[in-house]
Amino acid sequence: MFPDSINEGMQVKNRISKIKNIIEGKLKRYYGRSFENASSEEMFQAVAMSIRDIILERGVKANETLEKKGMKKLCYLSAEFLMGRALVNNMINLGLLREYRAVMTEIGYPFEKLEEQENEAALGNGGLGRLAACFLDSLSTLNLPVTGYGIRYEYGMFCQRIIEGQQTEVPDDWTAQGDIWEIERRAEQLEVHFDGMVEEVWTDNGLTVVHKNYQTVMAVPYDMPVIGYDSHVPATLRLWRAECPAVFDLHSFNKGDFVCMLQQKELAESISKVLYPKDDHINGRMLRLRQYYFLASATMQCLVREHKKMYGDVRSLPEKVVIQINDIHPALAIPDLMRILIDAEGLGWDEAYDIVSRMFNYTNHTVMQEALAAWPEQLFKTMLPRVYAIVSEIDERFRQRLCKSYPDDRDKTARMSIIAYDEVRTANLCVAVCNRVNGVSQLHGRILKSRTFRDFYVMFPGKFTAITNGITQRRWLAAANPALCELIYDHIGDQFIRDCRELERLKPYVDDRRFLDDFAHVKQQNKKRLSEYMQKRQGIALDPGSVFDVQAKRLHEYKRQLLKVLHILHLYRRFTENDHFTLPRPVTFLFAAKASPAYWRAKSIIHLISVVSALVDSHPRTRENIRVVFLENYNVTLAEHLIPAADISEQISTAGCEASGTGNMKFMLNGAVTLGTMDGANVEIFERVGKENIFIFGADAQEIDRIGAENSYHPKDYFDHDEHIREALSCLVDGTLPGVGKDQFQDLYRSLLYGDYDRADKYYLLYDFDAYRTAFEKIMGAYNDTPSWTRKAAVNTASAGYFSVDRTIEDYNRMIWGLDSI
Ligand code: 26Y
Repeated sequence: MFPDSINEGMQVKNRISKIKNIIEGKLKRYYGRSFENASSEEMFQAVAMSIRDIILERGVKANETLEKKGMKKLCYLSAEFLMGRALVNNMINLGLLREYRAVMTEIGYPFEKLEEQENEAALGNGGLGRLAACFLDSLSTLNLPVTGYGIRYEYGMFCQRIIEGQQTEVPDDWTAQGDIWEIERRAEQLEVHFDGMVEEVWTDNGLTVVHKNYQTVMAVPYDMPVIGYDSHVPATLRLWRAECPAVFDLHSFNKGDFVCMLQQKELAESISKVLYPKDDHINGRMLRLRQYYFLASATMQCLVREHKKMYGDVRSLPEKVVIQINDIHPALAIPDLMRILIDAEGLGWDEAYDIVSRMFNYTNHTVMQEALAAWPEQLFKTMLPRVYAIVSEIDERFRQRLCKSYPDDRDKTARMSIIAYDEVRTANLCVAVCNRVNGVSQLHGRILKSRTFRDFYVMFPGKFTAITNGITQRRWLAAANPALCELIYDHIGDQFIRDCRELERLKPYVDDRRFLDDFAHVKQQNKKRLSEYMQKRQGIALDPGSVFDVQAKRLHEYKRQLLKVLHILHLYRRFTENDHFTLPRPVTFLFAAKASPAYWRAKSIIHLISVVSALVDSHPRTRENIRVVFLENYNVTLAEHLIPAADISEQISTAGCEASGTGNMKFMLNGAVTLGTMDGANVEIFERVGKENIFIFGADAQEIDRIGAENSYHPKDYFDHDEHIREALSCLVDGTLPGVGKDQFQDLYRSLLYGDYDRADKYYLLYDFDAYRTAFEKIMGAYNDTPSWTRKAAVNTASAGYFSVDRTIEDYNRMIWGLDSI
C-alpha cells in the first residue's frame, strides 16, 4: 500500500474508500480493534497515523533530492515552537480534509470528536513561539529545506484556570497520551557537557584545551514532520529531550549510592522538564541557562556530524547550512560551534570565527529591556567553563576592535562589549558576531538601529534589516475560518491559500451588496460558533448579537490591558450616573491572556478584569449594554475559535513597545477592524487598509520618546484635570468594586499615579486615555452603520495578503538565507 498514491490520479470516491481502508487497517494492526469498538483515543491515533505515513514518505523523497543535489539547508533555532493541534491542519495541507470528513461521515464518527482528542503542542509562550510555527508551515509550503531545532519540554505552557477571579496554573502534561507525530531517534543521541573545568595541555598539535570532570547529559532527538500546503518537502522539527546517561556516575554507582544516583538523574532530566513562562529568580535562571546551552550544543554537534557525514569537511559548512536564531535564547550556539570547530575539528581561531560569522543570523523580538537577558558571569563560568573561555576570547578581540575604532570613548566600549560588569550579555554577542540582525516590523527595525543597538548600527550599518512578521493563512484562515474561506473561494478560487496576495482580488467585491451580506453573515456564524464553544469549554454564555471587542495576547503592562479596563470603568460610571447614556449597540468586551506566574502585577490585572466583570453585571442598565468576559487558558485552539468571531481587534500597546504583533494580522485577515496605536505592525496595517478602515489613536513612538526624554509627563496632572480619568481610576480604591477590599488594587492605582520603584504610569495609559475613549466612540459609531462597517471588515481581509508568512519567508530568503527550493 502506498499512502501517497492516495492523491495521485484518483477519483474522490476512490480516495475516500482507500483512506477508510487504511484507517481500518491501522486500528486492526495496532490496536486489535474495529470501527465499532475502537475508543476515541484509538480512533484518533489511527487517523493520525494514516496522515503521518503520507508526510513521512514525502520526507524520504525530499531528503534524497536534498542529498543528491547537495543543497543548502536552513537550521532554525528556537527555544519555543507553539505548534497547536496538527491533525486538521495536516489534512488541509495535504488536500484531504474533504475526504477525511467523508470517511468519518461514512462510518458515523463525529469529526469534531477526532479534533478534540488531540492535545495541542504548546511549547511556547506567545508571539515568538507561534512565529516559529508559522515559519515551518511556510518553509515547507515553499519547498525550502529546513530543520527547526527546539526543546521537547515535558510540560509546555501551563494551563490557566481562573479560580475566584485569580489565575491558577495547572501543569500541561501534553505528552501523557504519547505524541503521535513524533519519532524518537535514540540512535542519534548526543552528549552535552556541563560544569567541570578546562585545562590547557601541550600535544603534538601544540596547545589544546580539554574540558575535564564535566557532567554529561544526553540529548535524545524527537523528530516531528511538519507539512506545508500541497508540499512535497516536509519541514522537520527536531526537539531535544534531556536524559541521564545510561551508565551515569560509576563512582556513586559502585559505592551503591542509590539516592545520589537518582538525584543526578533527576537533575539531568530537569533540563527539558518545563517551558519557562518567564525568568525571575536565580534558581530558575540557572536551569534556564542549562536549557539554552543544552539546545544550542546538541544542535551544533548534530549539524557538524551530519555535515561531515555528507561532505567530509567542515570548511564548506557556510555553503551548506545557514543558521537563524530566534531571539537570543539559542545564542550559545555561536560559541559552541566555535568550540566544536576548534577543539574537535582542529581549526584555528580565525578560520573557525570566519565560518561561524558567515553562518549565524539573529532575529530580535523585543525592545523590552528585561528580555535582553544577561547571565551572571560567575554562574556562566562555572556551568560552562569551555564556552566561557571562548566567549571571553570573542569579547577580548571585539574590544580590541572597539578600542581601535573609538580610542577615546570608553563608555561606548563598555556598552558594546560582551562581558562587562560581571555579566555575559548574549544580545551583544549575537550582534557582534552575526552576519545579519533583523527586527520584526519596519518600526521595530528602526528602533533597533536608533535605540536598542544604536552603537552597533553605527559600526556595522550593513548588518541591520527589518523583515515584517507574517502569519500562515493555512491555519489562520483555511483551518480556523472555513465559512469565510468558502465565501472567498466562491469569488476568487482557492489560490489565496498558496499565494495570499490573491486576496486583493476581493477588492472589487467590497462594494457588492450581496458579497457584503454574505461576509456579515459569516461573521455572525462565527460569533455563534464561538458562543457554543465557550459554553462547552467554560460554561459561559455569550451574546452573538453584541459587538465582540477582543483583546487576546499575553498579559503585559506595555500591552495595556489595564487601559481597556479603565475605559470599561469609565463606561460603567457613565451608565450609573446618567440614565440616558447608552451605546449604539451592546458590547461584549472579551479578554484572553496568560500572565507569567511570578508577574504579580499582571496577575492583579487579571483579577481586576474578573472583578470589573462582576461590577458590570451587578448594575442592570450597564449589564444590558456591556459585558466583560475573561476567556480562560488562551492557546492556539482557543485563538482559532476566537479570532474569526471578533468584530474589533484591540492592539493598544504603548507606541514603540510592541515589536510587531502577529495577533493583529490574524484578526485583520479574519475581517476584524483594528482599534490600535501606531505601534509594531499596526503601522503597516494602517498603510495597507487606509485610514477609513482602521481606528488609530494616541501618541506615536516619536511622541512617546520625546516626552520620555523631556521627563515632562506627570500622570497626576491628567488625573486632576480629566474627570473621566479621575472617576474611572478612583473605582480601583474607593470601594466601588464588589467582593474585594479597598486595598486590593492599591498597587495598580499607585503605579499609575505615583509609581513606586518605577516611573509613574510607565506605559502612558493616562496620557492616551482620552484619545482611546474618543476612538472607541468613533468605532462604535462606525459599527452602527452596518453596510459601511462590513465594507471596512472586508477591506481588512482583502488587504491582509502582505501579512502572509510566505512573504516574510521570501524576504528572509532573499535578504539572508539564499536557499533554493527543492
Ligand atoms: C529571555 C526571556 C526573558 C524571554 C522570553 C520570551 C525573552 C523574550 C521572550 C519572548 C518574546 C516575544 O514573544 N516577542 C514577541 O515576538 C513576536 C514575534 O516576532 C512579536 O510579534 C511580538 O511583538 C513580540 O512581543
